[in-house]
Amino acid sequence: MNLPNIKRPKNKTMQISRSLKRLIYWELGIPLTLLTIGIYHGLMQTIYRAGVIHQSSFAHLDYYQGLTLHGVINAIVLTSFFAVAFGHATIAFYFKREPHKWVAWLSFWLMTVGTLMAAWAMLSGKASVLYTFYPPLKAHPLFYLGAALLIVGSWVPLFSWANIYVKWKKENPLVKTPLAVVGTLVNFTIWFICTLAVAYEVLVLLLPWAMGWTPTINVTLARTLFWFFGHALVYFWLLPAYTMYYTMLPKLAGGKLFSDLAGRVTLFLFLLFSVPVGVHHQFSDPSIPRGIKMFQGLLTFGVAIPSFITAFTLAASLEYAGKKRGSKSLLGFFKKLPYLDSNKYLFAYLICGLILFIFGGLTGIVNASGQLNAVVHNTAWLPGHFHMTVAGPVFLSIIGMSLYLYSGIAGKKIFLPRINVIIPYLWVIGILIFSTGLSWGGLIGEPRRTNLGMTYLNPKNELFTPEWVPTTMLALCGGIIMTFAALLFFIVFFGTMFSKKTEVGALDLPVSEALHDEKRIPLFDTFKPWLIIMGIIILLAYVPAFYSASKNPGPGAPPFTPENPVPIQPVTKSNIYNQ
Ligand code: HAS
Repeated sequence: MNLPNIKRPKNKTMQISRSLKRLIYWELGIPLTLLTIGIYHGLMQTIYRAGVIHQSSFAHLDYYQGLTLHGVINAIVLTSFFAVAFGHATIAFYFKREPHKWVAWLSFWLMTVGTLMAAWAMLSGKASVLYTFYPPLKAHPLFYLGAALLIVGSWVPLFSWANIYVKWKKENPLVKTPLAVVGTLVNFTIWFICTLAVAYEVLVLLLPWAMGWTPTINVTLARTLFWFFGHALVYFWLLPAYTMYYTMLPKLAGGKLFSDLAGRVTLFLFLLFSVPVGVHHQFSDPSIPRGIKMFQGLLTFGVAIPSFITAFTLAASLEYAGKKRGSKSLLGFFKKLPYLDSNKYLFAYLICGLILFIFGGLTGIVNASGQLNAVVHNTAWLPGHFHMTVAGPVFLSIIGMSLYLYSGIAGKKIFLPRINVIIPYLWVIGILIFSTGLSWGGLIGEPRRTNLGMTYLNPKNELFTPEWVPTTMLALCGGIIMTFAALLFFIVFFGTMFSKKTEVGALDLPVSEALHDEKRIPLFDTFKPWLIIMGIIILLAYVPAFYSASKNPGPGAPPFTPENPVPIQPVTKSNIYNQ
């Protein structure tokens, strides 16, 4: 295309095909558009819970319907679409080869159709089962089918990327695989393996039960299958952020990655420990024996190790950057980093996520301890923890990188660049206030997933609990600040999208050099041994868990809906959806 007044891209950037460009635009644009609904329902949660309204629904949307939309859109749809788009970008950028066109589009259509099916079920009020879709809450079959399609669609590109990797490795057997590629492949391998369990749960347990073909369901087995997937899911969210931290943040800070090997060790440790820890969500489930809980509890401390390695490696990388920028004192480097440089706004998004993750990680370690878990399980502490992880490093890196990828590929300037660079700081302030309210509330017994405004936060109700007034008010204040930050982000993102093109668009990712670029160690440049060890640990951790869940299921559960404590009766194929 001839664009006379438009600047040419610099050399190290990469031109990608029109098809891949369009694909990436859609994979960023669809979830970010849906995110407006997800964010709205986040704010509504804080309003209901603070007792500002005392109703079970608002604007024709029920509390649990809104909470389901919030969780599914923010935690499943946004993260899956983004991980795929970022994976395409990483593989194309580092290997200079694009994924198979039809494979990439097949993945996109599967994810999109799946999302539409699930969205229809949620918006029509037939799937208010929250993002964990625990039975005996029952959703419309299209919700389960939609979720399955979304997940399968997000697997598909792995096969094309793996093919490109194998060919590249044959041509370059002695060259270290780029760290960002290792991040992408490790992440999608974890994703592929963990989603097998949820696929089984959906296809074999939930769908036949939701269709009325089986009258009851083994709740413990369904929950165990879900959490086999569910905790690995959180690392599927986290690893794109970690890939950015290791391969981009040091460069954006003006320095180098302290150690390349530390990044590889971290990623392979995630491959080992991300899956066999799901039972730490089930410490209170009676059907799982104590020994298994203890073993998976120990493995949970294992999965924190790569994050500790990351904390030290990134701190050292930031120190190096600060010193290069003129810092002389021990901690002076913190002051020298480009926090408010609007040309390096991605730094702001990434560092803000890291700051939140210090607290998100520490609260996670509290959860992992069997005894402390008994205090915090199912309380507001939990959303306090996960908003400092998934709504911290994960969310901030997703939105920051979506803007970065889009503006680069489309050749457009950032709309309102000075506002853009303060958005992550506003978000951090919002989350810290919000999560303090939730964590404090959790420690004094405030339950999660409860419309508190109906009872406990309604002064006219006999269950009114005044201790939870300050905690829920803090969460409300934080929620308002977060919503404001998100609104500003939408203005910047869609403002950029609808602005005029000023350069020839190209794919360009910041690339950090390594300060200690250790020589290639074959063990850290191959997947096979890690996959074998991963398989062994998963078998040890999960065969006894599945065995116990199948043998001690408790009574089978008939289907329920959230608004009624009485099961849907009688359970027959003809009347199951007519309640
Ligand atoms: Fe978690 C529940 C344990 C990490 C998400 N977690 C959840 C749920 C979610 C979630 C969504 O053991 C709720 C699920 C539900 O709906 O029921 N979690 C952990 C542990 C970790 C952990 C041990 N979680 C995450 C991450 C998530 C996430 C990451 C999302 C992305 N979590 C649990 C447990 C439960 C749980 C139990 C179940 C509880 C229950 O009872 O239900 C670890 O991976 C955390 C390790 C992290 C660190 C932090 C390292 C710090 C870094 C930052 C350094 C900063 C620098 C910058 C260098 C050790 C890397 C400095 C610069 C400046 C300028 C200051």
